[in-house]
Amino acid sequence: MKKKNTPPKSGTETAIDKKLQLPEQETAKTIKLEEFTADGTDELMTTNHGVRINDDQHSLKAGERGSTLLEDFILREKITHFDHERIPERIVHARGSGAHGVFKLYKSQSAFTKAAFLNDTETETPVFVRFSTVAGSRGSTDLARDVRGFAVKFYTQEGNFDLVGNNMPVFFIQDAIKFPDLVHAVKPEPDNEMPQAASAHDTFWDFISLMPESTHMVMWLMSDRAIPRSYRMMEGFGVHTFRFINAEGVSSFVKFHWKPVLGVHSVAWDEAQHISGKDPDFHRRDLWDAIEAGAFAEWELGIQVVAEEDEFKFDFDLLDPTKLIPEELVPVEIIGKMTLNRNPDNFFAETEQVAFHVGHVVPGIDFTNDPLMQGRLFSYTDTQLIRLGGPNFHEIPINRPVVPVHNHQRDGHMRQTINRGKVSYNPNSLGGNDPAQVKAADGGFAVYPERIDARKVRARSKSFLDHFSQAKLFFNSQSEPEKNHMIDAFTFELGKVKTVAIRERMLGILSLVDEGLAAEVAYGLGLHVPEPEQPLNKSFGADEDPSTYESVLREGSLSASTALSMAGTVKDSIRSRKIAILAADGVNGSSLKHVKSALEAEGAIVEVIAPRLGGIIAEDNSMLAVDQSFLTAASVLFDAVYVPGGTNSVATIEAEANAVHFLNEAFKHCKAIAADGEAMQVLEATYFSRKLPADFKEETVLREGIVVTEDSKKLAKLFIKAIAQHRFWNRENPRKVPA
Ligand code: HDD
Repeated sequence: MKKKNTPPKSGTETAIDKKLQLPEQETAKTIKLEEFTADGTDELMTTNHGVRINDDQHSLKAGERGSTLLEDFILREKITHFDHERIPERIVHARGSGAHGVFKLYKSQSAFTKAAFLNDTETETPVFVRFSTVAGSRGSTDLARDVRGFAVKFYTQEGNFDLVGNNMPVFFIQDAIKFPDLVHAVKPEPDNEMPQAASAHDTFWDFISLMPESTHMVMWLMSDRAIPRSYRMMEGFGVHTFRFINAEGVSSFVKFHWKPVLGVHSVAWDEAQHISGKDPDFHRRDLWDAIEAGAFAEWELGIQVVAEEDEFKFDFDLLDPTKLIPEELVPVEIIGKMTLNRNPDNFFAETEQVAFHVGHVVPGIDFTNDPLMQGRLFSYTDTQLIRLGGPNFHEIPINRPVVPVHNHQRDGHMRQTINRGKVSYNPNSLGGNDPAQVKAADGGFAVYPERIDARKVRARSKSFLDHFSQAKLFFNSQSEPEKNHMIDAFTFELGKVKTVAIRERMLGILSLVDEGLAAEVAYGLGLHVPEPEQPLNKSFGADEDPSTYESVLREGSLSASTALSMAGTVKDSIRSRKIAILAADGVNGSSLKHVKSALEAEGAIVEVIAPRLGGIIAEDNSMLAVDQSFLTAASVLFDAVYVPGGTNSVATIEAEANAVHFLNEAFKHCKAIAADGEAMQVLEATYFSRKLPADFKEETVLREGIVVTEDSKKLAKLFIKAIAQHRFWNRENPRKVPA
C-alpha cells in the first residue's frame, strides 16, 4: 500500500534544534540531512504545493489536437521550475566532485590550539569534501592540466571549520588584488571563448611571464601534480600560514597538509589527453566507484607548527603564499585521519550548493596577515551571494552547522528559519537578552589580539621579493622522469602560445630557475634563451619605482627537499587499482580466474575485456562474464593489463587491432603488463616487443614492469608487485615512443 502523502517538513528552528540537541551530537548531521531528503520511493506525485497529480504525461489542451491552455498550473509549474534549474557556476573551481566522511584525531593538539575537534581524540567530526579543477567550466574534463581544489568542511561541535586548500602548497600571486587578473588570464580568451580548461594559451603565459612571483607555482603546475591519477592520490594543502591559539592564549603559526594513504600518483600527459576523450568524468567516477566499492578514500592530516617567536627565522616570509616551509626545516606532524565513506545523495543539493569559506574558522584557529588570505576572507561570501541567490545560503542543508544557530539576523531571500517573537535586536529586555554572547572561556570566538602599529600603504614587503629560490628548490627536488615531464609540459604549453615574444619572455624567466630547463624548452620551441627582460616584475603601482619591486635572486638554505617529489611516495599496495584482462573465446579459464582472484584479493578492481559483450567460452567450456568490449574500454582507463593464454583466445587478441593498440598504449604510458607464456605471440604483435627483457626474473620485472611466465601463481605475484610501483617511467628513455 502507498504510504500517506504527508506535507514536506519545514525546517523550523525549533524542530531542527530539537534534533541537534540530541546527546549523540555526532549523529546530528545525518539526522538533519534526512530531515530534508526525499528518496523518491513509495511516494505519491504532487505539485510543489502538495496537490496530488493525476496526469504528468499530457498538458491541458482545448481538444485533443487543440492549443494548450494557460490555466494548466501543473504544466506551468513544471516548466518554470525546469527553466530555473541552473545556478551560476563557480567563477573558479566550477568543475568538482564531493563526498562525505569523518575526521578522527590521533593525538590531542591542546598544546597548540583550543579547537575542540583538535583536542578530543574520541570525537568523530563529520566532513564534506569537494575536489575540483580551477579553470574549466562545470562540464569540462577532469583531466585538464590544472591545480586541483581540495576543500574540506569540518562540521565541528563549535561550528563549521572550512579548510579551503589546493593540491599544491603555494599560489600564483601574493596579493588578492591580482586574483581577478590571474583568473581572467587563465580562463578561455574572451573574444572566442577558447581554449576550455587549459592554461596553454597566450593570455595565461602573457600574465605569468610578467609576474615572476608566480614562477614557483608554475613549476608545480607544469609538474605531474597537475594531472593526478585520482583525487584519492593527491596531497592537499591549506597553503596559507594560519594561526593556532591554545587555551592560555598562546599563538603559533601553522600550515595544514593532507597526505593520501595511497601515495601521490599521476598519469602521463599524453594519457591525460586521451582520458579527456574516453572518459571526461574519470576522477569523478574513480572517487564515486571507490566509495561505492567500500575502498574508502583516506588522508592523514599533518601540521607544521612554528612558534610565534620563530616567525622571522626563515629565509622567506611565512606570510608569503608563494612559499612553502620545507619539511626538512619543520617536519610535518601527522595528527589525524580523514576517511571519505559516503557518496552524496544528490549532486546539486550537496556538491553544487556547498559553500566553502576561508573565513569559516572556530575558536583556536585564526588568520594571519597573508595578503592573499585577507582578500579571500571577503571573496567567498560575496561569491555565494550571487551563486546561491541571497544571504541565507547557510540554511541549505549541506552548509548548516551541526550545532544550533541563534542570532538576530533575519529575513532575506529564501529564508527557511521561522523565528518566533518580537525581538530581533541586541541588547534587548523584552526577550531576556537572548541569545546571549559567550565568554571566550566558554567557547566564544575571540580574535587573537595581534599588535598592529603601521601606516596605511599600498605596498609589498621586501621579504616577499625572492621569487626564484623555492622554484629552484622544487625543480632540483624532482626525479629525472619528473624533470623530463616538466620540460615536456613547458614545451607543450609554450608551444601552444602564438606570440613569440611571450615564449621568449618566459624562457628568460625559466633561465633564472634552471639554465638546463630553459635550454631544453627553448630547443623544443626552436628558440634561443634570451636574457631575462628587465624589469622582470611589471606589477607595481603607477607612482612607484620599479626597482623597488625587483626580484631578489637568492640561494635558499636547501638545495633539495625529498617531500617535493612524488617518486618517494609509492606504497606497496594495489588497492582500488583498475586492471584489464584481454580475453576471447578459448581463453585459459583457470589462469584467468587465478590471476583475477589474486588481484582482487589485494583489493584491485579487475575487468574482463573481450571482442564483444556478454560472455566468453573458456578452453574448458566454462562461461566467463565480460565487463567491457574493446569498443567501450580503453587502456588509458586502466592501471595495468594482463593477457591470459589459450590458443584461440591468443589468436583472436593478436588479430584484434584495438587489443594490440591497448597494449601499445599501456606500454607507452609505462604501465605494468603481464602475459601468460602462451600469449607471448600477442606481445610480439606490439611495437614494443623488441624492447622486452630477455628474461622475466623478479629484478627484471620490477625494472621493466613486464612479466611473462607459464606459471600463473608466479605471474600473479610478480604482476602485483609491478602494479604497486604505479609506473615504469624509465621506459620513456628515449622519451618519444609511438602508440
Ligand atoms: Fe579560491 C573557490 C582554493 C585563492 C576566490 N578557491 C575556491 C575553491 C577552492 C579554492 C578549493 C573551491 C571550493 C569549492 O569546492 O566550492 N583559492 C583557493 C586557494 C587559494 C585561493 C587554495 C590560494 C591560496 N580564491 C583565492 C583568492 C580569491 C579566491 C585570492 C579572491 C580574492 N575562490 C574564490 C571564489 C570561489 C573560490 C571566487 C569561487 C567559488 C567559491 O569561491 O565558492 O570566491
